[in-house]
Amino acid sequence: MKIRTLTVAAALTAGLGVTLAPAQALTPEPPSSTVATVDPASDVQRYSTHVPEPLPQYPAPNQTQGDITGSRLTHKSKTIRLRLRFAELDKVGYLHGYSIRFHGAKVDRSVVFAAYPGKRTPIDRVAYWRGDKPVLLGKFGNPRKCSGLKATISYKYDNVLVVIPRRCLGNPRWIEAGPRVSTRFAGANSSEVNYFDDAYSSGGKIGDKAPLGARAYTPSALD
Ligand SMILES: [Ca+2]
Repeated sequence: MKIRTLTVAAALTAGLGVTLAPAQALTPEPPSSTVATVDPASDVQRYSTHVPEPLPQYPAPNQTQGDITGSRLTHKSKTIRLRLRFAELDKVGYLHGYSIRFHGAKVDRSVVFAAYPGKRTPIDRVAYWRGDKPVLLGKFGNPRKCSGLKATISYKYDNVLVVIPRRCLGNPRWIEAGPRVSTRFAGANSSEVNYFDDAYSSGGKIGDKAPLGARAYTPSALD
């Protein structure tokens, strides 16, 4: 009998553990205007653009350039700010390409820009990539006007700051960001080697959209 009691107690305890763990994991964070996250280092993926889809990709743990290590999304009354922190960000390679999806209840747009620290290649002349001047794109890639959109790259401090006026996103109550950074280097025999990293996942697939992070609410939504 004693053994049976213990067994039931053990089963209950185990059951509680199984039940509580997901519930605790799903407990939402209090709504906030700022969402700060950490992304693992050494989770950059290497991929090729020289073969048909799906693009093969491989972990590239030694690739530190463009390896996102943290992000901070801040929703202010007039602007939305996203700062990305990198393991290393230097003027090396052919191209650093930045793509940041901004998703809200009624909006799905992206900010794209490219830094050209090295040699330009034909793909860099894609119409909407105008150097390191950021461009806002609609859900289907159509350019949209957005006066006041800014991107600042600091190679000294290994970070990038994107500031977008809220009005360019329809003054959303909350916003989620999905950042992805790609870097391109010269490979052997005039080939190119590409890498990418997402801010909110370890690994990720080049053919998928970058994962979205947690919601950052505009201050008035928290009153
Ligand atoms: Ca990373």
